[in-house]
Amino acid sequence: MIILGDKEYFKGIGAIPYEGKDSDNPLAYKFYNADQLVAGKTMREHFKFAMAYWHTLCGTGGDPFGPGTKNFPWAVAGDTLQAAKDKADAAFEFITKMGFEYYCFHDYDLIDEGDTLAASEKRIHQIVEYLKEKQAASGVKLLWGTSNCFSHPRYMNGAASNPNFDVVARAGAQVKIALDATIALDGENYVFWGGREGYMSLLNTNMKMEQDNIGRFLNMAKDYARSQGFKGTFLIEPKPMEPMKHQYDFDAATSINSIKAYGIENDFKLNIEVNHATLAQHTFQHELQVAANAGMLGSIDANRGDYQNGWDTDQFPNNVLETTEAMLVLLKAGGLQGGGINFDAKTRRNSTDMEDIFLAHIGGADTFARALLVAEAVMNMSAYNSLVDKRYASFTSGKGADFVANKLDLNDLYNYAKSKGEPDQISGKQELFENILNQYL
Ligand code: XUL
Ligand code: CO
Repeated sequence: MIILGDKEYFKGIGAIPYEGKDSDNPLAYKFYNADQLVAGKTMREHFKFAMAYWHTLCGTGGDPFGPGTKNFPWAVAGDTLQAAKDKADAAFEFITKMGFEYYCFHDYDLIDEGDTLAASEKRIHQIVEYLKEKQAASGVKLLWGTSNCFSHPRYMNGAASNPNFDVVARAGAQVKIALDATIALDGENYVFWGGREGYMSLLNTNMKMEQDNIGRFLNMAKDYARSQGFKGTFLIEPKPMEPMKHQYDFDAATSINSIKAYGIENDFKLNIEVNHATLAQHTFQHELQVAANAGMLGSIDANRGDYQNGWDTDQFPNNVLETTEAMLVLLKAGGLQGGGINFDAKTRRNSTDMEDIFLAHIGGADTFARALLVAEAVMNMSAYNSLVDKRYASFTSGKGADFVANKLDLNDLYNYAKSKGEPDQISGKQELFENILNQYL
């Protein structure tokens, strides 16, 4: 059901239908068929697609070389609360026209920050009341909330890692208010992306103190939210750099280590973003696998980078082959733990038609849907699984099985190796695996 406010913002665009791959209608899904069963779940359940408030409704395309180019009709009202309500109307119109069920926000995406903390808190309360009504009318849910503790100049030296306690406390107050908002809106997760939690120069940085303080801060946030009845998952979103030269949540492995060091491993998982993975010189699927191995594959921020310049360009996903490799990891891991797929992606600065926002999200959803279908076929119809099993077959019987059962010591390896002589050369068959993926594409 499409939910409009007083005005219709995306005129001429209705509910986006699924029309299949032979359709020529640009405003139709070619592969994302929400109710279609894949590997025992509907596509809707696999993905839980979410719209990111910041890119889709707030980002007007400004870059270091020029101002925004997008004339968003919901960003014009002079009255702050009315402007925020207009934006919420546009959000829910867009989400319901897309047939998505979720959205994600930073606190000050919803409504502009006020002059004081108290004024900001009042504004957040007001818009949360309005969002509650929109959620109830549409059935749209909050995948996760977060707080923007990186844009305001007060956070230039970090938030929880700031060398000045007053700033740390201010970030704590902001996170409390954002947690209250997330809980009031039945948010399913709460994200911490350490925007400026890192350093520009180690010369002026007490890294140990900063990281210990982040640990204290995250424990406080978790304890507070649990005391208020929050049942969802906390998510850390790794990113290696940008805006800082070095960020503490560098990648999945580093973040898992921190989560364990802080003692919050029962409450926290990871939100893996494609372009953050590639900035860390990993593939997206590598980061998913690292998270899955630790039981921490919580959620995904979907986008893509640019092979030539390497920045966090936050483009919409469109590479089916790469996404298929990611969907293989996802299927083998049994899916996301409580999260979904949030399009943390923006249309290009020169994509200025309102329609472009739809085209971008349709393309992103279709990329994931098509990749999931290919991954399912590869798993079920090809020799893929048996080929992987075959590579590790030596651990399923004899001394290999004893090794896996922790029954051997180093002397046992020595004696076995001595009796065996030189191991056989066994091909890794990478090209065969790659050909199988291509075959099912
Ligand atoms: C920044 C980024 C953020 C987080 C939420 O690169 O991805 O939008 O997802 O703060
Ligand atoms: Co993100």
